[in-house]
Amino acid sequence: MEKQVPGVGTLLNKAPKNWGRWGPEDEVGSLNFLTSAEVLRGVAAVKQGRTFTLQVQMGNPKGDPVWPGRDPAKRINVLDEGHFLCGKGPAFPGGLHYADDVMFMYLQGSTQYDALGHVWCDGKLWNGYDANTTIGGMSKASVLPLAERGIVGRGVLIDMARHRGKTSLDPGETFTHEDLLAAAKKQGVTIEKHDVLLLRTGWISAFYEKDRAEFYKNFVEPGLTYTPELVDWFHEMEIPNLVTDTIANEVTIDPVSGAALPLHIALMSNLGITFTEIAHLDPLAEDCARDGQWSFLYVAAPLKVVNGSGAPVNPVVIK
Ligand code: UVW
Repeated sequence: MEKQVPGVGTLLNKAPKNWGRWGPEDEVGSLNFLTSAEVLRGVAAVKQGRTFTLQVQMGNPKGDPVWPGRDPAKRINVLDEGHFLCGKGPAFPGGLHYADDVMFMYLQGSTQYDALGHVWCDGKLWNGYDANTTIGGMSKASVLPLAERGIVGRGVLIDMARHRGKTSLDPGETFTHEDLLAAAKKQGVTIEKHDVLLLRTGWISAFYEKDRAEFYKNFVEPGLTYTPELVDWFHEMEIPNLVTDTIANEVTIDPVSGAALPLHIALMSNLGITFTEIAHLDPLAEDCARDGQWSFLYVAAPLKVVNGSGAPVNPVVIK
């Protein structure tokens, strides 16, 4: 008999919500926790002045890791020396030549911030906005307010793959906040209230190592899995931003309920926690394992896409 999958709204009917906490017009959710004091707490975590960028390459000739059904970014030259060689380039006084290109991509098709209204259930987005506000472009809780504000705070990296002695977690492999706390203890770092939480699974690197068909076969990502206690922990810790090296920041299908991506609703839509997906965390993780410094300043600002459901970003970590 086929398993009955409950609606995510039903699954989460007792889960905490931050709707209204920052007023009826709020569109940045838990980023409100990142006050000036939190920026300074992030700055205080800088010990060495070394930097890391967290975006995966965009328009990589091998393709980009994207959620099934989305196309990888495509960059197309529209002007280069070839045009000038055959007399088709624009003639500027002084002989200036230049190159132009365009890119066609899903806004969730690279390392990216999801808008808080990117997902919803039962007709309501973040803060209770009506799902009809997504029609024709997001007029509420789009990525623009996140981009206008920017994200700066103390970041902490938890390396779940390393914790489990693996290069990469297995398809569908899950972990909870209890595992995060155990890994943090082993790493010798404390996850503090209002930290930007970065979780490494090793999954995105597997995309570049595997054949594309193999990567997408029976697609189930590893990741955080729903429990009521996990949602309460994120709520109590007032986590502003969850960053992972997977395409969707959580296990694709919750193995208990069978629901797809319930943490998108529980954490992003209900609590207003911003999601940064498809992050490139391996060099940072290697470095943290080497010097034992797992906390740092995290700085990011997605592109200012008007009415966008998400936008690419290249976050910077400063240790
Ligand atoms: C979906 O929207 C399905 O996933 P993501 O948050 O990864 O874009």
